[in-house]
Amino acid sequence: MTYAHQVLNELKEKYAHETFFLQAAQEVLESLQPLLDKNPHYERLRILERIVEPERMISFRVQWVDDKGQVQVNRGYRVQYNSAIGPYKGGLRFHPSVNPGVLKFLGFEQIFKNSLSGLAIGGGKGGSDFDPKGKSDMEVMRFCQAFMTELYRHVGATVDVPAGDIGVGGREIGYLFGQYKKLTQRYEGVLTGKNLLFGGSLVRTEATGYGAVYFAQAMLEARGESLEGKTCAVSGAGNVAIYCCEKLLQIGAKPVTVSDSRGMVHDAAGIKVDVLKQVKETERASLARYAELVPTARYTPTTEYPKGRNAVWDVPCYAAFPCATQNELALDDAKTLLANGCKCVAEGANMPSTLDAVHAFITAGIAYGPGKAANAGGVSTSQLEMAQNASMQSWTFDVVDSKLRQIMYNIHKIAAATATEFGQPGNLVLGANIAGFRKVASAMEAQGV
Ligand code: NDP
Ligand code: 2IT
Repeated sequence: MTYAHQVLNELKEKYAHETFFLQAAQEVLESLQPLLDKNPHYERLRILERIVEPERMISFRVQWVDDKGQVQVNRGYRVQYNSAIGPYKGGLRFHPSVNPGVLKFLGFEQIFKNSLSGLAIGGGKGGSDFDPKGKSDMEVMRFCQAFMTELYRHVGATVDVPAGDIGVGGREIGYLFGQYKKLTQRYEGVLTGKNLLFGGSLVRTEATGYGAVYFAQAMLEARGESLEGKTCAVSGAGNVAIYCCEKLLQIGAKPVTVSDSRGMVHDAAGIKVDVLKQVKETERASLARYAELVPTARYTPTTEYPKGRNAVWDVPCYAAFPCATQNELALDDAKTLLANGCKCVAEGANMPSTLDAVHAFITAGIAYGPGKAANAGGVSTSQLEMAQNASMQSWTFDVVDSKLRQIMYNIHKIAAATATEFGQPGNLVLGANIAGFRKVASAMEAQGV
């Protein structure tokens, strides 16, 4: 049995219930085998056994009082996964599905994503099973304050720097920052994705969605193709999806779908980003509202999706941008996309495709950009925010945007070159995993046991 499979089997036994983590670990470890074959000392150093275990996992109680005066209890977490190449860096997710296994999958992916970005940031992730849906602004504020009242002792500008993820945007980051400052008396870049008024960076809001499109452009340019004039399917309707649509429109492509947890919109005339922002960022409403406002839009609730399928992927497209959540694109969806002529998949979300869907894309030889490469624009721009905070500067929109674009093209270049180096040209899963891992493993080796 190979070293990678031996470690994977141990994980499967120990963490049988952490299915998302096992899925992420399987994808990474299996693709590392060609590197491990060339570097037998990694096994002697037990690098895999070390890298799959978080350096630290913090879990805490979050107690707060809702608008009715009732006491509420949630669970809060921070997984400080790996600090070999920099301070822990990664988002916070507030969603009822959050548990240690979900955060371990996200934190594990973050290690390699952050390494691949070429920046000096380690991997971390955190969050809570708090459900922001239907909560008032004051309830969200009280929850964020209670969450930070425990988290503050574990984070800091050179220690661990959280940011947003599902359910955590500018509003939540503002409340978290306010509480951190109050508790520590420190005005520092302890969080990224901050408001521009207190240390935020231009382009951070747009960065993940824009970056996914830049990554798709990099993949397609390498094949002599382009997104211009092409129909694109986008899933999700949150931060990543909105700015993915915006960038697609700017470059002359046509996004025709968006989705949320209740349904999807197909707008053959092209998604109207200003309406989408109004519905999602201002009104915080369901996409059914978008369909009320836009006559060309057709709304399909999830209850009418074909069984076990995500109807977004039934819409014929040249390029697909999954930007909602994990495992939202399964094998049957991948087959439908391919049958309809899809030539490019760039993942704005983390692990949106199941393992067999990923396999189908790679076998078909289309331009497939896995999340840890294609969505790295968010965390990379977070690092640009940290750099601005540390140097007390603020850069213009164009400066940050051009750095972001360059980072995405660099990630593509290194992932593609590494895939070729290991005999699988075009396999960006293999290329991204090996390139991301190699740097962290070398740093761990140099820092000793
Ligand atoms: P948001 O909370 O802004 O938006 C999430 C969107 O996805 C919403 O439209 C939401 O619908 C939908 N969604 C979430 N969970 C589900 C689900 N279980 N089933 C169906 N739809 C769902 O989050 P982001 O846009 O920030 O994040 C989206 C993805 O991108 C996540 O995988 C995240 O980890 C990843 N990502 C985010 C980055 C960032 O900078 N924000 C950076 C890199 C990756 P509804 O509102 O109805 O729940
Ligand atoms: O998954 C991710 O990369 C993020 N949610 C962004 C993390 C960050 O620190 O900006």
